[in-house]
Amino acid sequence: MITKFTSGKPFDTGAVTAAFPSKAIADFPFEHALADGKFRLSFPLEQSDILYGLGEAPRGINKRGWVYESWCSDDPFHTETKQSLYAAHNFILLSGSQTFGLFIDFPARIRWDLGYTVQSLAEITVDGADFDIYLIKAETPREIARAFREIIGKSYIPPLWAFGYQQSRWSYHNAEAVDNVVKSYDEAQIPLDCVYLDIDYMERYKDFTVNEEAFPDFQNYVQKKREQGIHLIPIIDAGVKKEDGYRVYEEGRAKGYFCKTADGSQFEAGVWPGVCAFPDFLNPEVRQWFGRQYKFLTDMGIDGFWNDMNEPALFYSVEGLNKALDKAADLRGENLDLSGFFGLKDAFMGLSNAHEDYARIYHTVDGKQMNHLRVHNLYGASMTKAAGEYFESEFGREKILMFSRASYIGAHRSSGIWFGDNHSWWSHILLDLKMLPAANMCGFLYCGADLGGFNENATRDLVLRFLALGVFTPLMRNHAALGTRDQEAYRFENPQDFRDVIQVRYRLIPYLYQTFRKASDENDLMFRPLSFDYPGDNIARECETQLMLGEECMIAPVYEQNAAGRTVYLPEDMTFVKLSGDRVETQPLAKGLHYVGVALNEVPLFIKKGKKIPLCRPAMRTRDLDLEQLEYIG
Ligand code: MIG
Repeated sequence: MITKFTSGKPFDTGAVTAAFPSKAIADFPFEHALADGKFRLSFPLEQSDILYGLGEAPRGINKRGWVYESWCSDDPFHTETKQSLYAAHNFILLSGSQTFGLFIDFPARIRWDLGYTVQSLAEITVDGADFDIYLIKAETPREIARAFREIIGKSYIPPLWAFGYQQSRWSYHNAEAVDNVVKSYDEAQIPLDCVYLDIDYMERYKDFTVNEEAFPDFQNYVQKKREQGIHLIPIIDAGVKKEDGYRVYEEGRAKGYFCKTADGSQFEAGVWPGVCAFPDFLNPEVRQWFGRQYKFLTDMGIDGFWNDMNEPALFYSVEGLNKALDKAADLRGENLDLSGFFGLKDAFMGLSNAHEDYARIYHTVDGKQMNHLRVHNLYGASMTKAAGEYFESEFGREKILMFSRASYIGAHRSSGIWFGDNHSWWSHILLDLKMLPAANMCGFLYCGADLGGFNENATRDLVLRFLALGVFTPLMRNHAALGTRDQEAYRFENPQDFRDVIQVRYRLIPYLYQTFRKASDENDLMFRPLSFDYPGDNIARECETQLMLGEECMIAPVYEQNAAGRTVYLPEDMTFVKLSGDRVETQPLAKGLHYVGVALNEVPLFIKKGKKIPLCRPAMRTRDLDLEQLEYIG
């Protein structure tokens, strides 16, 4: 049962597609108060209660014991101390003394104090008086998640080839670099379907341009790669370079399509290309216009994109930068004490994604000015909607691969997400795992983290273990930051170990694709916490390092360095399967705790007793998979 409560005049975020009658917020059945333009609600937490949800967010599967904030943030340090990542997924689910789900449909800041200030109390603060809250009741957490998914509409489904293995790096600077990647994978006999083009494929970081010197005759090049079975996936950034003579900028300016400041002038801030203007994606006409720009690339045969920097990320505003520079100039020659020096440092360090800059942005909504702070969390989602609406009208569904960095619930209907700039840290294998069921609850099925880790240097064993988890994530992409150690699968000694792991992915594609589709069709979770399936089992309830996959499987990646295996908990009898290249080793294990050995070239999987899953033969590309010739294991 779902009840909707409305306060004030909520902004239409488009998150919920089902129509509901509203009740007054005064009737909201939990402790609540509306004061000083903020709404607070709270509920007690019993010792054994678990709180799930919040989609892409830091920390555990169980979100208890921390404070989170819904505020799409470009922050490349995903440590435990953070409160927000790139997304705002305002859905939580309580399981224990009570069982209910809550979705707060509100596009600005929400603070989720989930037993942080007071361990036995969840206190949620909505930073505004205009919002909808949906209270969802059902027997089980899974039914609640399904009921929620039903009201937000079906999840995006990418083309089948998007389930192939994908290689990215910031950046493969030119055609030669891309060719090298493809050739090296082919020579090492490691399967591959996509190569990513990061910002350097553009001409001076201008959206919808191609650097002709780096990629001469791009259309022909895209075609050639396609003949080799490789899809090129270019990045699109939210900011549009301010430059006279640059068509996209000139068109946007002439039509007044960019965000404004209070006095109606164009809002500008520095990102990759230098000073940029920001399309006002909240305006449907602007979305149509921006969506059509992708045609420049689809006309050349491109059929996949990743949308970046759409929180939006702002390196600096001209005003902010000038203030900091003035401050520095004033201090020249001064004897700087503690506050003097750190004040100066902060003036520069605080330039990026500054609150004052966001506060200066105005959107035009139904002809009226709307301050950005009130709708911040919709910006990236609206950019992605712009592209998604265009793709669907032009090519139909399931034709174009797209995923976004920033997102809000609702964007799951047109796009996937990736989990942004993680690190080549062992702990980030688990962070990836923990976000999967939470993202699924919020509708995002096509998702995954940068495998091998984005920031800092990876090691061979880390990449292999990361990939062994990535074998199961719908988006299986290895990506790394500028200046970091090369981490393509062929860069390390014994590349056949990487082949063994990545081939397993291709063997599993029939199963993964079918499980994904089913989750999308049935508004269900592809990945679930163990506690969803074994609610009476205390060890399962606490498990943060394993997940249920589909109806048949459990996954439990190795996530520690120098470990030759791991301890795994089986909530029922299962078959332990080690997959490596062509090899399948099975071993029945009884319910309980086990230590299982897993070599670096092996992918561990657990199949429930009585269940079987299909494997196909591996191939170098998804298009070469024989989806008819299946072998069943279990
Ligand atoms: O601030 O385009 O998350 O995947 O490689 C860095 C360069 C900008 C951030 C993305 C990352 C991408 C990088 N971008």
